[in-house]
Amino acid sequence: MKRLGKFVNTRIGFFALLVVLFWAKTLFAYFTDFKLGAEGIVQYAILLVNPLGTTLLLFGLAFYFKRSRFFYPVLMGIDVLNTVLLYLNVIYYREFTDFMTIATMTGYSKVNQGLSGSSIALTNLHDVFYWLDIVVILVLMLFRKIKFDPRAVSHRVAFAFTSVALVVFGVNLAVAEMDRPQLLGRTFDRTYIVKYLGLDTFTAYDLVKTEHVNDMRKSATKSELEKVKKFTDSHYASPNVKMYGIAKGRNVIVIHLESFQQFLINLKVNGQEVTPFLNSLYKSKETYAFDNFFHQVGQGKTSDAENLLETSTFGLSQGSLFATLGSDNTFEAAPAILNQRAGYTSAVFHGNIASFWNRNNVYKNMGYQYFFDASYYDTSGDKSTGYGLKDKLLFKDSIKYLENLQQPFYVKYITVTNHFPFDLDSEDTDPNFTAPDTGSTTVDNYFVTAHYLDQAVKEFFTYLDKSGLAKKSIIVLYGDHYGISDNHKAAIAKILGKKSVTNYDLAMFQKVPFMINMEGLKGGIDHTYGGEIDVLPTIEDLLGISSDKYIQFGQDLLSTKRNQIVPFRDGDWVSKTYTKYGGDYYYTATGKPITKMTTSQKKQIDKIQKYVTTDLALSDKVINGDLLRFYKLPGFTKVNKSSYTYNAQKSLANLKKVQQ
Ligand code: GP9
Ligand code: MN
Repeated sequence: MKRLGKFVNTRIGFFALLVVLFWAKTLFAYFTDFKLGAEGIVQYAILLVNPLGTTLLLFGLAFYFKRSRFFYPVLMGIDVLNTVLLYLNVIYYREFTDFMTIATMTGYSKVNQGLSGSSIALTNLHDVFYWLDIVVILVLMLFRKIKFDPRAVSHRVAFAFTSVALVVFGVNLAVAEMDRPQLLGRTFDRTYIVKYLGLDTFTAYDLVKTEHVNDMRKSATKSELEKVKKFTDSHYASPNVKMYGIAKGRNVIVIHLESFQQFLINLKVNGQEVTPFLNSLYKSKETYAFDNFFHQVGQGKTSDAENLLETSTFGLSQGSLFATLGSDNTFEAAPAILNQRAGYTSAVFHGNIASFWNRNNVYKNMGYQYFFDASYYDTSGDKSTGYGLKDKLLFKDSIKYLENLQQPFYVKYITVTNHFPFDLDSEDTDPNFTAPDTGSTTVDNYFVTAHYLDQAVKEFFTYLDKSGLAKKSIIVLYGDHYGISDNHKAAIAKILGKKSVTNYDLAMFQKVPFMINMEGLKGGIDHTYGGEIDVLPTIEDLLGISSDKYIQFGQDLLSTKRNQIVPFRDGDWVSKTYTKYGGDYYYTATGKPITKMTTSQKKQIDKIQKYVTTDLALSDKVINGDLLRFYKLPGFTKVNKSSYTYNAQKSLANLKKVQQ
């Protein structure tokens, strides 16, 4: 004890004491107040270690101050500030189940989501632990129980501390990237960054990002918007008069088929259909099915697909638009458009936590009135897999909410079970279905979870029929992106029944289903080339909501005026005539490579390329510059995200009240 006392009276000892105490407080927050969802030994180990690197680094800065009257106040100051940051996040988390961004802290965020008057109500008795150590140390210092050590450490030692801190941080980062590749590049979820890298790193990371975003916004001007508008106006494809408004007033039910690719449709393995129900929908006369429809996502995967569908703008070339800009950008998105133009109620059903892909913020910004995330369902034990509630349960357990929604409604179901690594409990597998043998377990399992998803959708359709909702609705189904990435070339070749795959095969492998089903529809299989960017204008036209004034980059899939060019996020593309993928050019119809380009071919290809490049670049301008904030759309009121709160305890009661 005495030796410990003596140690604390040295600068290094005092520093060590504060570091350990702050570390302990952070872990206390991790395990009591935050829900970081660590799983497995690696993640727990990262969790334990991640506060250490930044704490050593920040607290160690005090060593560069030689005089004790600077060293001690600086060290204590850093400790207090860090504790303030930690504690504010604890309070904030209790209300929003999320971490504070720089935008929320500085109030830059259009709606100040900062701490409201209710913050007192958000305190907890155990909060004493966040402050107790600081009070005790200050008292001990006051009574000279902790003495100031006049001996400064040399700059060499100070530098050694900084170096050790950086090494600890580096190792932490490396292990985190190994466990969760592209953690920072894709920023799936703020919770993930805190879980893997700690709160300080998250805040610093967010600071850099916010600066970057603010710079882009500041330099954006209204005149850029005019350029964009000119482009979207000139590419507006007027609706097919036979189809315009045929679904007017109907409920819109969108089913997001996770990782579901078009090649699964009508595919048989071991003589069995993988997705018999979706196949029957695909072939049904009452379905408009598209067999040349492509996903167009980038690193934001599901969130990019959602953005494409809700807004008819592209995701970002890097990272996820939802995660980086979605909290503050101005959207003119489907839920708000349908609500303002045709009185639709809007809701999302999804069995994962709300903060994933920053949905909790983005949805409010898009005007979603309800978001039924994991907190609305029982997701305990084997009811969920990696990304949340199993699909069959999602469809079943959300009925009580759906039935209380005011009609007409616009709802979206985001499924999760058919997601990498395609795990499924044996109780959910169909004993009559045998997976193929592609040489890759991941790929084999993909068929099993896709089969499960098919059954889940079938069950939901049975409900829609029985409840009578099918008669009053239009049902839109789409695959969000590939499940089997380009890395699985051997398995893809096996699936396609080929020896090896070309870039053309890989391009066509990016097809996903897009189907519109409605009772009484005279549908069929449509071969137009299109993608996710085209969905919103298609739905708008079917509902009889004119979209010629909107800034949207897609074209109604049922229009006869389409240019049939499908840009991919990386600048490659597919068109009706030619395809460019991985730098190679092909004839789209045959897949034959274009070895020698004629002058006229080159001209056509250059023209397509120019369109694709401009399309992507102008969409990026809209998003990065937040240009829609300048756009005064007649009859459209900008969404105010503070009008929405999603609360599992109150929502059902609220719904019932409105219904009455
Ligand atoms: C999680 C889910 C998955 O909530 O939507 O997103 P993904 O990994 O496919 O982008
Ligand atoms: Mn997805």
